[in-house]
Amino acid sequence: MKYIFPEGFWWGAAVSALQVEGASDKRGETTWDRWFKLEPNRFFDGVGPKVTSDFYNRYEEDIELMKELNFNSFRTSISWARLFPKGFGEINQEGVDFYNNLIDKLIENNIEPVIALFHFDMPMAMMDLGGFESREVVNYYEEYAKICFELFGDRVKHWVTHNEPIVPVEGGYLYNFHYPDVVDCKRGIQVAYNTAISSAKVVNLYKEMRAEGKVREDGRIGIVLSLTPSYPRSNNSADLKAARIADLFFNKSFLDPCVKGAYPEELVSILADRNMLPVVEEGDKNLLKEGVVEFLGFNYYFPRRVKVRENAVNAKAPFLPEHLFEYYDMPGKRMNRYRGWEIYAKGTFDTLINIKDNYGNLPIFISENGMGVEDEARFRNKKGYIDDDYRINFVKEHLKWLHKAIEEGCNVNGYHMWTLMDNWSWMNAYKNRYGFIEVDLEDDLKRTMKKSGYWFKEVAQNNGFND
Ligand code: BGP
Repeated sequence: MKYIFPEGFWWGAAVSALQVEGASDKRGETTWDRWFKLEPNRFFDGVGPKVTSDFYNRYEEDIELMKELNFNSFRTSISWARLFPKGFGEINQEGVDFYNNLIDKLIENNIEPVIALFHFDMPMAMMDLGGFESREVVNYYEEYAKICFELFGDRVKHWVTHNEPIVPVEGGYLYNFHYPDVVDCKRGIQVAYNTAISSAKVVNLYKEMRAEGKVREDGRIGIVLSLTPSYPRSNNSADLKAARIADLFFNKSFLDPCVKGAYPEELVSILADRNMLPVVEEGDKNLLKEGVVEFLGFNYYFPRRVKVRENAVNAKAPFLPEHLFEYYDMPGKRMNRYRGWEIYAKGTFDTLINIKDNYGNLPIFISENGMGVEDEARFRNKKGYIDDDYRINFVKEHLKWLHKAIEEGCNVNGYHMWTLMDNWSWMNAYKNRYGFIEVDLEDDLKRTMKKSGYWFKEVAQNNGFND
């Protein structure tokens, strides 16, 4: 069968500043640098974000590779700490030059830049003020965004306020995989709330600047969310409720304020019952209402399988959302045995239909999807490149469901793979490889296209594939 995608469909990949740029001596300290300094052993192989893929120095070579892959779009983020080493104040001109050159080079090669303002890399000076737990930092973030729009808004058409804002909340305040590495749901809720407020502020600012002709007239602003469809074990009302609660905490907590401009009442009442509502300021409601995004990036890796809670929770344990439900280890679920995440491609379709039916069918694209593989060098073939048929099958399967969603009327306009090239991934460092391009840590970060890259290049050229 032929799977051909709409004209102008985005084919590309996403990366993030901290994960690829390196050149850490040419930017301010981030939470990741500090955390690595404090606890290097918690990072896979004891590797920190100092060099990563050295994109800062090799972006021209990497854009050549993107061209070879027939990309027509590419997402990266701006490192706040590279523009403002302390989060505000004096600007680092070298950083400005880097992003100017990068953006120009992408456009010169007909690759549409999609630019995120924040992808997990909080400047340490801002974290010292409380990170997004503090409204002061929200204001500094808005100032930083304004400068980005002024500097690059004449060329960049697609802006993203945050990448996966739920993840720093989960990582930093619930499950110990981001700094500040605490378990405190109430604080996490404040961070989540302030992050949504920061997004709304920046969306409003962008809309104002556009109305004043200060950025491109055809520019758009959106957000990238990691959405994990929540499937109940059964249709029993208790299981259905459990799945709904997981959905409220992990999806609707950002989807609703950012796309609908208001929080779901059920989530508010669950939090109110536990005395966990965040501190709000006057005018916030209106801010959220007006600050809705114009497009959505949807990162998809795996679904959530949920059932009613059957095992009692230790009464002394600090509250976590899953005290209200339980994860369900569904027999027979398909696993990515190289990374430990479930593979369930239909999750893309179900989520896209949900967005169409319940969120006004706003423009949406797959902003990350991919298959992490541990120790991938073992799949290198005699010709010297990684033979990753598993990844080709993975992408193909997801693209088929995407195609079906488009047939059903979903407003899907692109597919970005996670990721362009193997990169440093937070605590996992270089453990899981995701790229179309291998980065050889043993050989001066040499780039080599994987088999999936050769495959994708055809798909992008033909705007689809036959299968
Ligand atoms: C997403 C993040 C990416 C990337 C990816 C893979 O949540 O947006 O930044 O890290 O996950 O994650 P990992 O390397 O942990 O498998």
